[in-house]
Amino acid sequence: MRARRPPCSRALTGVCALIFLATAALLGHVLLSDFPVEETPPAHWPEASWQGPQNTQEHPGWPRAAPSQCAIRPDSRFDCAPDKALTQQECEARGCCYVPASRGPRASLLGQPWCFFPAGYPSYRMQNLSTSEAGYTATLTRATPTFFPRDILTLRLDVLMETDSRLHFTIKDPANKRYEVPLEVPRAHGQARSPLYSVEFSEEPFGVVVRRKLGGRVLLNTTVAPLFFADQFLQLSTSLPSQYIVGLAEHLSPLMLSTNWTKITLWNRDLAPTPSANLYGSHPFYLSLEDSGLAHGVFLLNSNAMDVVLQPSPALSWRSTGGILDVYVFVGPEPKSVVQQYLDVVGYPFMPPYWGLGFHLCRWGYSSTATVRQVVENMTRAHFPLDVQWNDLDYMDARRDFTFNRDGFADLPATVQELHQGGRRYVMIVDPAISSSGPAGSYRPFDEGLRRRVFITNETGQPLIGKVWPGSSAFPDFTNPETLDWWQDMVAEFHAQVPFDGMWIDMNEPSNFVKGSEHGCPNNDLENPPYVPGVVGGTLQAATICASSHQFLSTHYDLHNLYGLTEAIASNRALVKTRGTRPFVISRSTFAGHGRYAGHWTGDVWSSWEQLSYSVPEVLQFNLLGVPLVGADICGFLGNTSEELCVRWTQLGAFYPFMRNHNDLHSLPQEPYRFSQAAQRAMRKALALRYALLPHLYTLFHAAHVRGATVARPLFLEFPEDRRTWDLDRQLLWGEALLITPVLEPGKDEVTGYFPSGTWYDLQLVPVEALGSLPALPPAPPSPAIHSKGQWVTLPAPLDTINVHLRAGYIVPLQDPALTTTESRKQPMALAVALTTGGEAQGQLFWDDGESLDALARGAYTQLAFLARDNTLVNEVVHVAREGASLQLRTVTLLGVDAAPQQVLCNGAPISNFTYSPDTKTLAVPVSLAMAEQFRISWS
Ligand code: MIG
Repeated sequence: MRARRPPCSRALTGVCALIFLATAALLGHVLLSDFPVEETPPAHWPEASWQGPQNTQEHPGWPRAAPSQCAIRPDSRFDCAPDKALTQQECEARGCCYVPASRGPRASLLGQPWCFFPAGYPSYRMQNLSTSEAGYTATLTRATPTFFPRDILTLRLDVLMETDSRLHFTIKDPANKRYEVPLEVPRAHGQARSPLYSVEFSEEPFGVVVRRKLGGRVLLNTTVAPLFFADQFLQLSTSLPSQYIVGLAEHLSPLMLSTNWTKITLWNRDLAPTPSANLYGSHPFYLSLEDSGLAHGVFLLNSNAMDVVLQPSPALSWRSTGGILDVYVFVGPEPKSVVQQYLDVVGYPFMPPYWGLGFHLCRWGYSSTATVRQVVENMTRAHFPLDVQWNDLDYMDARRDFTFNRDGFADLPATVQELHQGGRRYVMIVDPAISSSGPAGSYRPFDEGLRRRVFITNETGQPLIGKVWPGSSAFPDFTNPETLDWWQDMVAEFHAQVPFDGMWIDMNEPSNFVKGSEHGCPNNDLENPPYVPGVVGGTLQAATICASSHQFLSTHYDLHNLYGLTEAIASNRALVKTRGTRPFVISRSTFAGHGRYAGHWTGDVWSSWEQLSYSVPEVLQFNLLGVPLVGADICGFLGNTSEELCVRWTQLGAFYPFMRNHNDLHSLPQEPYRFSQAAQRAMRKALALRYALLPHLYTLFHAAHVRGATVARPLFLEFPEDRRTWDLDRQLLWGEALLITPVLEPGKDEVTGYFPSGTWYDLQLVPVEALGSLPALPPAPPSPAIHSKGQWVTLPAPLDTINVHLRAGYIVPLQDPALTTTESRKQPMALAVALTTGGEAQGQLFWDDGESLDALARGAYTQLAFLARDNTLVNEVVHVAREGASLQLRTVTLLGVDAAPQQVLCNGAPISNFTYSPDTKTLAVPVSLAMAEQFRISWS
């Protein structure tokens, strides 16, 4: 073991001793060395422009910063005034450095702190470091209190090297149990054997440094700023190895976050997507790309209101208002592995029912079952697929959950049965808030809820009453096991009347039309914490319930961000118990781990081109967060769409893993059949393509479910070594094989996209059947393969076309589309085989009955691998069951066949009616094979 001795960073003057622990051998040497903190030269601010503190009033605990301690490059300054703006005097009274940004050379950078920590600012000191079974444990002590009330001066550090690629450490109060997120970690803890990382500790100021062994890169370095652990303010800062960072929360922004003094606030909130605002979901996990194309991730398992501050050095600070510090570091090394390692902790995505991948149609304002029936009929008449018809609030009686309105919706049960007879499904909205205003005995969900004490209570122990759609309402506490049973009973009782298929859970941030409650909130430390994160509205009560209200597991202050997740868990469970088949839950509010139980739609997006393009990073981000079943409201929710926008949105939406057109009550209708024939043709073509690709999409969901893979992917996930892919968020991949390049701007008939190095075939070369009884689509114009060296390519993109390219080396299963998945699942299949220049390709198909819960456990599935090599295509039957045995293979399209073959053989027998196009180098082979029986097709 070799100790590294780079010079002490000047940003960290003072005690610089490091206990360097050799982690390859847990019982290895403990060496004292200089602390290798920074890989770049120390950050210096030109002496001349330094504005030192003057006339500081000495605080007994906070020694005045010396000028040399304030010589910190602006980008590397950590904010000493996170809670409020300070005057110079107040800042210096905290022992911090005061330098107004206007005096610096980059003053235009907003967000740069004027009041910042000097080097050597008091923090915790580490003592009694010892090795434990799977890592280390130590005591952290702070001698000087901070400027936040109730510091916890003695802390316990536990470091667990759980796997070779996962480090876990917690910092807690050893004396008093504090709130911890009740996450059930689904996969057992292991123990690292030969970790890809090493851990080092700085004694004073205390800090953890995690280094990638390969190359020695520092991935996490918490010594860059002081550690705070006060009752209501916890701050942990770290350097970042690059400015490429994704994740943290639902937000309206590019996929890659800006490190230019960005604050991301995690406090779930009902708010139409707006830049720089806390929105519906919180996911305190980030993935960061390193120069080499390697990646790592960090997860702070903490559900309290928090800010995450990104600054250009680059660095990140977690600032939470409660809980403990519970940190996971995932070291990849590839970005894909980082996602998987994160999902090992929070859970792999649930397997959706097959029908959930079909087309969903909704609108707020379908005011009767007659309207609903008409909509379905119009869709069928116009030959648009429709798998799932939805209803918004309209179906309810007085907007109360688990009721239906006996005027327009008296025959809702029969309507749902008719949908089922047509091979379709039905999903309706359910809001968490339960109407509390009727006379006792008039509304069972409330009466039962009261009796079973399922509601969140206020300081007097009574249910907290807010206002939502039904008026005065109580809020179920989904952290209470009794609530889960009550919810299940309500779901089952309603299902006995209306045999719905899935639940759309809205308003679950939870949203409240009054601040806190109808009676306000008490005045206490939880309602008015010493640090209020950057929430819209300036208070934790804004648009939700009182922070100090009581839930079974803790206060709402601690549990707020989990409200949507816990409702999703309750709804998933209720559906399983009620229907006995795979649950389908789509939720607006989310938290880390959501994807294990439910999907997500991105809320109240505007019908605008800007929001169309932002939907790509949203969908990509949720895939990285383990919520692959995600989509935005196609054609936009708020405001009126235009025909062109709606066509482009439907084309992109055909590649959202969750595809739903939904519209606001006040906007013009936007069902596909509302538009011109040309627009309808374009939309139909996109829908036919999606339905044709459903077997592939389903196979991707299976991989997500069993392996923690993503479905829709940013390009960097597949091509991390190509830096040009890192900030691409106007294109997406489906799995490894399909690259989608949508048009996201008006008035365009071309689109420019980035094609990573390799060969890419236009999917239009693969014939897709028309929908319904319409005539087949005209064959696509010959479009030669793109042989890219990693370059931007401009492609024709007329209004009826979305560009989808198949990556050489991959085989994708397709199936003839139909108006429902019930029908499409019976259609013949095809294989699109995209050969590399070396003539190879491979692919997969996963198939089962599409809805049973235990298909995997019972072995009731078929799994096939396809392999092309040496002018031969074969299938490998990995697993076969009755489900899948009847699938017929009708067409094989081989892309990249250099010359017309003399003969084509199928299982040894010659096939005479193959066709070959020299222009496109495409060979089409008609066959008649059982997909799940071994076959061999060769051409020569
Ligand atoms: O306060 O149920 O995001 O999709 O149509 C609005 C009515 C409540 C918000 C959802 C939206 C839904 C709407 N809801």
